[in-house]
Amino acid sequence: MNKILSIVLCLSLTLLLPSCKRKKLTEVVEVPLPSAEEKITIGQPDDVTAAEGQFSLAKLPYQYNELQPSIDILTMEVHYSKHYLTYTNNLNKLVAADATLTDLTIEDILKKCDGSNADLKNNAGGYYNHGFFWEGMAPKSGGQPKDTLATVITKDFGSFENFKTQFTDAAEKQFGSGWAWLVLDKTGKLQVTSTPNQDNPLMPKQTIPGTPLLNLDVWEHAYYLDYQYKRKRYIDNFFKVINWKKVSERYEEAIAKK
Ligand code: MN3
Repeated sequence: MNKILSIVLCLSLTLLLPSCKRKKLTEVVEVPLPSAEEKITIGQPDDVTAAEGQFSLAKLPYQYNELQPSIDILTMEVHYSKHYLTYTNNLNKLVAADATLTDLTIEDILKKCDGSNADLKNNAGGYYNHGFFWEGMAPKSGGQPKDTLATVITKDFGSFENFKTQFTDAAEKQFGSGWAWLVLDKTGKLQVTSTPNQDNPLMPKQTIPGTPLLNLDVWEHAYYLDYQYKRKRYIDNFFKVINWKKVSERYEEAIAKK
């Protein structure tokens, strides 16, 4: 009899246990807070340096938080101190291993990037495109260009709004990773174009070759943390931080070289 009782007791305990477990799931569970080491820390742009080599990082002309809310602080920090730094270090390694590239400017290297050396094309493009991108933006900027550049944009696109629509379309419709550009073409006309990956209008075999005046990074790493899939919103907000003074200077330089 005792044996039977103990079997019944065991069985009922076994049956009860899962329900006890279920009950526990609804209880408040204490989750340990992340330790100090795990917290995200944001460094300073000036603390980032490339490894010894022919090319150094373009200095970021503002702090990581200064383009907010168009570009959030974490995206800016990761983009500059990780992605851009990697392109720069990789480019330096490639240049150090190829005597034909020694002492060339980045523009001259880009002119040699016909696709025969994919590594060089990706990293030389990544280095140039990002440095150019940082300088094309500034805090408390945006609006519309002034003086000569404003006149030329109106002449070549019909209006500033038309230019904005074309540039936005190019950035939005670039499939996958790439860049949107405003360039001065060989005939002296302004044109909007886009390039895949780290290609740019100074490289051979481009759809619209020309001298870059403005670019926008549409790789997901440039906006995904803050905007997720909303690339269009990122593009709209980019227009609030375009450094038109810098773009005008680039235009004057490009015209002077013609
Ligand atoms: Mn990028």
